[in-house]
Amino acid sequence: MKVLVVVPTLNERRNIELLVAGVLALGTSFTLLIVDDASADGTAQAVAGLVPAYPGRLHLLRRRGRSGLGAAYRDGFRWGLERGYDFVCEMDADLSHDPADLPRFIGTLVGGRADVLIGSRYVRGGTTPGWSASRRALSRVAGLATRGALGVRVTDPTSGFRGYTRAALQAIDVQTTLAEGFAFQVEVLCRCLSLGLRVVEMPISFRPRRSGRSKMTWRSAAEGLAVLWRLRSAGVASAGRSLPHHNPA
Ligand SMILES: Nc1nc2c(ncn2[C@@H]2O[C@H](COP(=O)(O)OP(=O)(O)OP(=O)(O)O)[C@@H](O)[C@H]2O)c(=O)[nH]1
Ligand SMILES: [Mg+2]
Repeated sequence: MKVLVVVPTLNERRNIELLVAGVLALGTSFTLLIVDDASADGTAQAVAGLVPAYPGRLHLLRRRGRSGLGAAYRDGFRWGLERGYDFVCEMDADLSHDPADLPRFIGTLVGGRADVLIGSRYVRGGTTPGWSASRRALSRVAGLATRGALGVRVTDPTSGFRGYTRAALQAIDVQTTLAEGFAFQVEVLCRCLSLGLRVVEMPISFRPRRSGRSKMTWRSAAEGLAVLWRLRSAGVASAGRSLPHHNPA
């Protein structure tokens, strides 16, 4: 079983070493691909320096400049599909997501109980320790707007902590998605649901970023609204629904 974890980075120098160590401590089934958009803070150089310590298990994809989370994921997913990975996961570099959750995700995908696994902050058992009331409110509003506009029954449709089977990524033809920024997560989810893929949520604890600055901008928030509008007009998700979340613990 081969699992690829794709992590996009933009100026995550102060987080990246812990993230690499955390993911690669999970065992030899796990390979990590960092997709860096020419970070100015030396993120790519730090990753390149770690590559020899993890032969064949740590890879770096360098892109020319900042061109958005969606584009970074499309490149990372293509890289993984071309190399035959059975499962592809995505997570943030800033240690908001805990690598220790990944084996739970993969266990559910391997067991054939889901095609897509979403780590949810809002399903029962999920938490956001350390978040201010305003940050929590912003995330809630984004989630509610998405669910209201598209009719998707997923508690955390903007979550960026996910696992996909190879077949799911191929079925949704991820390379043809259009969203550049954070709206990528919603666009991909809509495709999964409209194709009838089994989307299962699992509770996660989402911590505030450990270091560095957020890349969420007004521009990406505006793109998010535009993408919601486009998806709603196309009616892409209305047929979809997710299964109740499954917690094997
Ligand atoms: N390659 C690449 N990575 C990006 C880009 N924008 C964001 N990222 C990465 O995507 C992940 C999520 O971005 P964050 O800034 O953590 O977004 P967020 O979690 O909504 O915001 P915070 O809670 O403030 O951290 C991080 O690993 C970023 O480094 C981009 O344009 N290109
Ligand atoms: Mg973050």
